[in-house]
Amino acid sequence: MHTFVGFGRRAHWLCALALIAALGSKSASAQQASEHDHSQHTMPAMDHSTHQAPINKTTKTKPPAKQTKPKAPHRNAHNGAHGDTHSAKPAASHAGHAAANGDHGGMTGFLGAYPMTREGSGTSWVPDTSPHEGIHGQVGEWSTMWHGYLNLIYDRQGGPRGADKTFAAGMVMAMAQRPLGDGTFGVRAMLSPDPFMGNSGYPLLLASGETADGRSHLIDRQHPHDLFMELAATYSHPLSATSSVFLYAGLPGEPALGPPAFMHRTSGADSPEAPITHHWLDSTHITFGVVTAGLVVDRWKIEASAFRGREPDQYRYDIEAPKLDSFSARFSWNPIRELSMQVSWGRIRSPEQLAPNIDEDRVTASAIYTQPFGNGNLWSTTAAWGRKVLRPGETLDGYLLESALVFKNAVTLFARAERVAETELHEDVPALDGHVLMVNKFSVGGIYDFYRAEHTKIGIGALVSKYALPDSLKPIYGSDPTSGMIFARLKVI
Ligand SMILES: [Cu+2]
Repeated sequence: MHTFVGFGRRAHWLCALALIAALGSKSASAQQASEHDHSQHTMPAMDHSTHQAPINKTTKTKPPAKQTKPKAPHRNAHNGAHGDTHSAKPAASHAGHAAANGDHGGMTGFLGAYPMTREGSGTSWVPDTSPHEGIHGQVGEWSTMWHGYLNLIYDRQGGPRGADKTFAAGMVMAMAQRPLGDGTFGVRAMLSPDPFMGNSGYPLLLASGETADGRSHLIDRQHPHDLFMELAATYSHPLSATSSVFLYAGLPGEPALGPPAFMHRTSGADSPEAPITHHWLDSTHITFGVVTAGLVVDRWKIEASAFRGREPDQYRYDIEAPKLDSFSARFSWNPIRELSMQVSWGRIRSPEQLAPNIDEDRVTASAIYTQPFGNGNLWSTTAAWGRKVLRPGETLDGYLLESALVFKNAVTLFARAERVAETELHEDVPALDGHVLMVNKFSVGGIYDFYRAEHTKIGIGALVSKYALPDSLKPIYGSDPTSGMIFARLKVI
């Protein structure tokens, strides 16, 4: 495996440290921009339509003007409502405040006139109560925002199939939007340091999918993400105060398929490991070539994508050739501020480089519930089901339940339970080849942030994983393997 590793251990730690240093200094210099944001409520270029969106609960604090429907769709709505909003909730925490009032960084949704906090990865939705994260700025007509995290991880996976490794993983995401015509034009970039960990990724029992070298499957390892995880542009055009049509194009980007990618869900973002259901639910989050068109009506969204079915190859630093040979459609609904649900379907052409004659139909359904409580704390849970129908081949289900408790002041707790119908894990064991076996994993962990500033937190964490395996797999995985990670995290929020 080590022959695939392009960077030695020393080199990747140096890269990681350089990234931390870069993040830290940017964070400090961006602090001013951010403070500026919080007070620039009279800036005419800013779009405060979110403050009048129908989900806005401030109407109950404003009995005379019963604005259950905004009068103007876009950019005309900047008026006294904003000030009232602030005085009505003087003690609100940053997260709670943002969740209740939309967003005071000058950004409304990229895809419609709703709070920015509703937008997850790609064109996916999360609950409106999701945390308001990122460092905001304003450059001319452009509203900008960036955030990111970096984990330095020591990973030890137990049993005969286990291994250990020290590596860095994370992402940096930057986005900007500006008015264009009647609508909103946006650009986004998301980068990952994962390629520095080497082509074979990191040990993760029961994970499968993609390849390290173009010859062998990655089994019991999580593939590294590509350096460029998203380079995308969006345009949305309002149809009314609460409805819009939008276009999204990415190279790479994320098609309208599955729940938001795990690192963009509040319930999953704090765990340093990828879910083993990744290839049942959200593995298409890095797709080289995506075009999506959609319609937003109030709290509903319907969208369809054409995209390249093939997973990224083992060369993690490049931009691969786009192709639109696969299709998906997704229906999303945020019935209340705390809840976001979706169902989606995709027909994926030849996703796996090593099984080019197999296509895949994928069906997913998921719900995310995010409840703020106390002074800026959050509890978020995601339940998801994904079905892979291999054509030709088996029909394989995966289930995920994950939850995180994020206490504002220092502690994050997270847990994830998964159940997956697997054929790949044991394809090298002749007696088991072709069998569909149900495997289960449960992880629980926490992070203690010993340093916390307005936009930065630095902490240490640990997690432990246990498994429930069928008897037939115990000879190869051991009767009761236990795995764990310890890690340090820098998060820019
Ligand atoms: Cu991924």
